[in-house]
Amino acid sequence: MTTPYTIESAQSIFPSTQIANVVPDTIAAFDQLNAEDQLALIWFAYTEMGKTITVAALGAANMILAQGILELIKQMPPEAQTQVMYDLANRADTPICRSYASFTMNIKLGFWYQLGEWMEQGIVAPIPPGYLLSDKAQEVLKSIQAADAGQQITILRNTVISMGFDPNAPGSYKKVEDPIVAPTEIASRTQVKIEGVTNSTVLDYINNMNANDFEAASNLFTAEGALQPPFQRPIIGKQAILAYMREECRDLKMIPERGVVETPEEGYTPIKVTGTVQSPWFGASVGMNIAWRFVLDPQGKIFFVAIDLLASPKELLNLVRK
Ligand code: 45D
Repeated sequence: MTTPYTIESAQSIFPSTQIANVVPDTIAAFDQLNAEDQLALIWFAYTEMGKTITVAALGAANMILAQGILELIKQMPPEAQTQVMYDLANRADTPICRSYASFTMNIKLGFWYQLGEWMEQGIVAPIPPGYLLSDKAQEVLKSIQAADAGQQITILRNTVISMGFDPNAPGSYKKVEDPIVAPTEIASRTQVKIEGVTNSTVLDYINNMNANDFEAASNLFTAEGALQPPFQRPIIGKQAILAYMREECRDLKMIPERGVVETPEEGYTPIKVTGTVQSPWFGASVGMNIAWRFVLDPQGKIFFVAIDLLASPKELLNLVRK
């Protein structure tokens, strides 16, 4: 049987969607900086954002796994503390950098959140108050400042995630797992409304994600279906999608606003939805402008969905096909 889409071709549905290129561009420039500049720059960006992290988000991570290393760092003399941070930014091969690489996204964020608190309190060596960023680093900081809040937290998150030693190197530590969350009870689940979209697969997808019901959400995909997160390659296959959701999607709040359902082609239906998403880390204080670009198969299963971080709020209104 022939199908009108491959995962490759599905990636380019709704090609007029404008994504936040500032994110990969800024990360690429950031990667060129030396470790000293990188740490100071994140410090300035993070403190200037003035957004407070919701400490409750730490509950989403298996923080006990990072506690030992955090305590170890706390006991070190200041120069050694600074060295650990440089090593992380330099992706050096050290036991701490190997452990860090085995953490899930939420543990990595929680680890740095704790170090940041301690740096502020003088328990861990701070960025020297008069630290002068290089010209290149100042440019990177400017582009972060110019980005919207959703783009800023995405940039910060991506810099943190790529630190530590290569997790695929020989002898690397086994990846730790976050505890599996219980989905929200059926009676307490929210039901979204999307202007222009009544498709039950799309509604079920959002409602299940909002309820942390990742079994149900991943079951909406075809066996070889794919989910493409912002700026990433597609994750292919139901099992891989479920594992990804368990690690990265806990306590997200998805608030879709509007969408468009295209005429099916050989039974395959493209659907675009736009709206905002809140992370557990920043809650309602940062809404990310998002598009979901779905392709449903003739049985209504998700063959493909891309999640895009949008270039500007104006893109929330862009539902054109070409
Ligand atoms: O180096 O439908 C210091 C998917 C200085 C799934 C520091 C999704 C030194 C499917 C400040 C101490 C997930 C794709 C560092 C939808 C230093 C789906 C610390 C989308 C590092 C909708 C820095 C979900 C710190 C989305 C503490 C788009 C930084 C979720 C902390 C996006 C940064 C979530 C934090 C994002 C960033 C969360 C907490 C972008 C959190 C970002």
